Amino acid sequence: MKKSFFLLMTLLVLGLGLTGAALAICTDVVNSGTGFNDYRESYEDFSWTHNGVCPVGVKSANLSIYALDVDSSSGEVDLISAYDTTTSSWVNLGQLFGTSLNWSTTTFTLPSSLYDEAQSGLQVKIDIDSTNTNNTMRWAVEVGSSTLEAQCVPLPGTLMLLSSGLLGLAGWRRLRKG
Ligand SMILES: [Ca+2]
Ligand SMILES: [Ca+2]
Ligand SMILES: [Ca+2]
Repeated sequence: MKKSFFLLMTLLVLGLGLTGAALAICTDVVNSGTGFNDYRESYEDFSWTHNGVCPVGVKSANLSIYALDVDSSSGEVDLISAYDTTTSSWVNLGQLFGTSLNWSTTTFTLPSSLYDEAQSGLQVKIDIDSTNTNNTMRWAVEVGSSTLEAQCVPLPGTLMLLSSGLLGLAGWRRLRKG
């Protein structure tokens, strides 16, 4: 009775620790608003803002853009940038990749200079057909969704719960043998 109660408490603590560790991945998806699910041309660039992720801090993060008709192999260059509030400047993340009339996902790794923005709210913009300087109709693209995914700094206590749980399990095994 005493041993099984000990095991129950140990598993409870371990479970809480594991839940905290699982919550260490945070995701924010934007798939509505101006420009989304809307076929747009060179002069119809737009921006959107992700909600902040990770309550304590960001360890690493990436941004995935799901888009239709990114003709990168034929010369279409759709550039994605994110706003760094620390330096008040846009950071170029790179271009989208895809083929004519197909949906594709392009994933960008965020530089650490944008971790604080990922935590507080990240503004992103697309420059459609960026090499087209005279803003005539040339290449067009449709953005379906934007996903910000981050590995978070664990909540305080998570590591303590995890290690307590593991220590408890080890203790329970010794109790069972004894
Ligand atoms: Ca443009
Ligand atoms: Ca920053
Ligand atoms: Ca296109």
